[in-house]
Amino acid sequence: MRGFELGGSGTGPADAVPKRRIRGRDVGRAGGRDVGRDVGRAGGRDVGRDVGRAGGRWRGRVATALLGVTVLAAGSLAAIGPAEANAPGSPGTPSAPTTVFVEGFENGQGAAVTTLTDYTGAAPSAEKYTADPEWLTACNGLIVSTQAPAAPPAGVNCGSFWNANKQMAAALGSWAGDDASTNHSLTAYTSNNPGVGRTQLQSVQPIPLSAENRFLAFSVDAAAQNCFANHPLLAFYLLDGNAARPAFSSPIDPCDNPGQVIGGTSVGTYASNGSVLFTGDSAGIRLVNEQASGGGNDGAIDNIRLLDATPQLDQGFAPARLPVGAPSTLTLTVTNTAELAAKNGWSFTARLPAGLLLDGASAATGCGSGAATVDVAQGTITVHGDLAAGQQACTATVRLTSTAGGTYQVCGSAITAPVGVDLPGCAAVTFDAPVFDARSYGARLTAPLVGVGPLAASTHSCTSLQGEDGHAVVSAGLGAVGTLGVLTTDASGTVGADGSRTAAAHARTTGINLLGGLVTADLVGTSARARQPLTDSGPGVTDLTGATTLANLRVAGVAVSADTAPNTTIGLPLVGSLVVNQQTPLAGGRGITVTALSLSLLTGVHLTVAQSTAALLTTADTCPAS
Ligand SMILES: [Ca+2]
Ligand SMILES: [Ca+2]
Repeated sequence: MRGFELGGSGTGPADAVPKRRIRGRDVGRAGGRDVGRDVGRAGGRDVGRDVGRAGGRWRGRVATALLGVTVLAAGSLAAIGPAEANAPGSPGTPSAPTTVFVEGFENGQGAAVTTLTDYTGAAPSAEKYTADPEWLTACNGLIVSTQAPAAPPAGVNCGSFWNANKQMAAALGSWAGDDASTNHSLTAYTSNNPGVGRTQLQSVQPIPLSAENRFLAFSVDAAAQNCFANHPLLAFYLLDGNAARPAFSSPIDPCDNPGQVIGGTSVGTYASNGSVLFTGDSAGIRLVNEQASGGGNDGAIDNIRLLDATPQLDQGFAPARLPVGAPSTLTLTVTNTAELAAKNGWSFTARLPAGLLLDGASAATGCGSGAATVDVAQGTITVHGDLAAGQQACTATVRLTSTAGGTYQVCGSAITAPVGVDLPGCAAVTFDAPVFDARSYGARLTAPLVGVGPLAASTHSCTSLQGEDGHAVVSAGLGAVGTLGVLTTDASGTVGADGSRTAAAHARTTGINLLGGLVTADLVGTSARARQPLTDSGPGVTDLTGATTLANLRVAGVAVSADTAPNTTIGLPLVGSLVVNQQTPLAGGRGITVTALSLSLLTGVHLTVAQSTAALLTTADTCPAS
């Protein structure tokens, strides 16, 4: 038994996107932390007194921050390394962003206290930092650990808060999984009012970046105390040359939703709720504290990270296997990275292989400010849109079909002009076309000891591809059974412009003289046709036709009508029997076999003359023997 051949002309290039590791641990678990649980404890010792204040003066700001800030799990961004894309294949499930740059304030640090402007980060960046003067004085801008001397350096105005700064460095170390006894963090205890919108930290030389059209976001490990008073409000900007581009719509408030409270110190990893779609080969960092007051605003920061938070594009077909002409839906999913910062302004174009027909009117997207536009002639869908802060994913969809059978694959290479998305993996859809079964022959003799034929056999079977076959034999001798003249046959499979499929077969045999003139005819012939239309839901009901032509057929000298009814049996006493215009259904009503003459002799000899078969099968059917 042969297998079916499927038309495969639409198969696209099999270019797999290289496997890429995901750095960092499962940030998704961050969402599992009980945010509400810690809010009360964040208030710490003065919950009763301060709730009223929070409900009044701070209500608006707290509500905004709750919407905008994501608390990440400890260690979720712990890995440091070059930017790596997220892996495709989990549409709707955010992966961790990748760290482009991190500053943990540990390079060359020991027990001594270092002023921020005297600090140099680790190679190769060897980053230097500056800040507005307000954030370099008044117990701000000091790199401190619990190893620091018992008394603060002269003139830093930390007063009785010196030990609190050490506690926060230790709490940040514990939170990050580092050594609490040696971890350094940057003080921000504000013994004076810093004023509004002053820069708490800024990189001096730009940080090299490796790729274009990436979404960049920030995170910071922050500790805060005295959250009953004013809260630190941390706002990140990406420095693009001289331009400062905000990566937030509401600043980070480390007093809200702390990841953990350690000895009264709230700690957590907080991401900016916005991002910057960046084109350029280097960028700077600016951290602004938008809290003008020094009453409260007591904190420390560590592990400032520049994140590549580019969303992942995935593509998939549903259903992925269906009949030709039936609709499948291509879903393009843009999945945010796990910090869930807003990603505004991404776009891409997906180009589908020739043979897939897009339904332009069906294109739709639920992405914010989004549009999905189809170019039917080009076979493309162009999508642009936004992911809102906190949004995990959004999709664009378009219906499509194919009138040609085959498997169509789309890969990352099918995406042109990607802006702010990582390329998807491969997806494939298979359209199963009806399988042609067209066969015919002029004559076939079977006998207990020897057979003849099939003579002038034509066949076009076991394939969904169009084609035809034709044969002729000028004469045939059947031994004692008789002689035949010219045998002519053809068999074909065709696909109409409307997608309909037709299997057809014809057989003609002339000069019939059998059994010493007992059966004679000038010509007998048959035709068989199976036609299957294509509907909006796939191949329709198969229409079958069969016919027999009889020219001057005589049996024992008696003329047989040219329009003899199907399956008319004529007895041949002491010889056997003859069936004229034999019509036999096959394949459960999806095909028909028509035989002009079917002669059975008592000796066990069987002769069939001018047989045509036409059927439309599926790939699930057994390939017929020819
Ligand atoms: Ca540190
Ligand atoms: Ca303060």
